[in-house]
Amino acid sequence: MPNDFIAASSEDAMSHLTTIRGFARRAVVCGLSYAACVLFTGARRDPEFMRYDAAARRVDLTIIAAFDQSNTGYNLNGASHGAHRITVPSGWRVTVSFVNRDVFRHSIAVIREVRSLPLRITKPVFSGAASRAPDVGLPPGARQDDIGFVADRPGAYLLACGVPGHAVLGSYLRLTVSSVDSVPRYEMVAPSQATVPQ
Ligand SMILES: [Cu+2]
Repeated sequence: MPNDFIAASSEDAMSHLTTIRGFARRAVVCGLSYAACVLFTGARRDPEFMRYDAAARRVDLTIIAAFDQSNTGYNLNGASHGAHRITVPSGWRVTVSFVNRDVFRHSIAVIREVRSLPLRITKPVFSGAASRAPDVGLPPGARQDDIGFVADRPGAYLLACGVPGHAVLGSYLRLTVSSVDSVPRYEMVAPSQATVPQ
């Protein structure tokens, strides 16, 4: 279970919470049977999570919390535990449209890549690189389009949900600010291939 390494220390403590919240999520979202629920909420995969303008050195990201039912809803664009990897050339401006499709609050914030994920996130590593009040999160159905920052320090980062417990449960993507790449890219890595940060 290499992809669970990051969260291993806190995972046992959180598994009980996952079960309870998973049940609550289905109960809230459904109202009908679980099968009907999955059919009803089954989201189509949107290939347009990233657009960029190389001349303007600007990249626009769409990040959707609880994009689908994977990882009990604790996913971003359908990925959890860093399974999606975003690379941005250093110095580019990044804008994020963040959408919360869930029945719970979620947020997004850029933090340094760490082996032990924080329980909550109050402040991003780049100025402006978070949705408002990241440790509180946006309410269900909310959207914020004015998130923007300049990725001016090369390195390994995470785009994580700051609501207490959510990053530990796997709500994070990887972000590399690269000094060698000339254009951004968005890679979808299969969950089994999502590995521990170097
Ligand atoms: Cu969250």
